[in-house]
Amino acid sequence: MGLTYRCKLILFGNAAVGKTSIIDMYVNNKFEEEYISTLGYNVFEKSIKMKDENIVNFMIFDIGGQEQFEELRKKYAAGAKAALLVYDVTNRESFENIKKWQNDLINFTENATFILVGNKVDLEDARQIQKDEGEALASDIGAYGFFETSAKTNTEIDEAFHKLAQAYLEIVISK
Ligand code: G3D
Ligand code: MG
Repeated sequence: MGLTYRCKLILFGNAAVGKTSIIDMYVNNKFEEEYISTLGYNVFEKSIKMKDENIVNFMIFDIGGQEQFEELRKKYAAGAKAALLVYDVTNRESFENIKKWQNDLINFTENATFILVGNKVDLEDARQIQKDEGEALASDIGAYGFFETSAKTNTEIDEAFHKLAQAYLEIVISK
């Protein structure tokens, strides 16, 4: 019989890369065309049953429109054990900022495990970051995995969260 492991999960990345949309797609399976700015953060819950019968119960925190404030990011990140670092494949600045977001992760959490995500791959014509660049960055920063996703067409979203659940279980079970 499997056990249930609770895990606080956060998303870091520039504003408008699609963090809220990724969560919406993953949790509710719907795509919100309208940008809704929130204060503080929202929390969503979703469980994944793994092959080995263990269950990972994700508490997914979505930071709102005030994410430019360090104090809020600190509060938001406290206690997180897993993270998605997200950039937008059509926006080079969001890609170049990933190391800054990783820095926040290092400073505000205790070794949260993380994967790198390049979102908005449905916008192929506007792409600025090629897949091999994303892969290279992922290995450079020591990400547990790398995915190119679309929160609009529901591409690789489940796979990304599943990989993170796997990463998290490896850590807790090895302890
Ligand atoms: P954030 O939470 O990181 O700030 P949001 O980003 O989830 O609010 O998304 C910002 C904008 O990008 C939104 O558009 C949203 O619909 C869009 N978006 C998010 N993910 C994708 C995707 O995978 N593909 C495409 N094409 N668009 C996406 P608006 O126009 O409302 O600002
Ligand atoms: Mg958001």
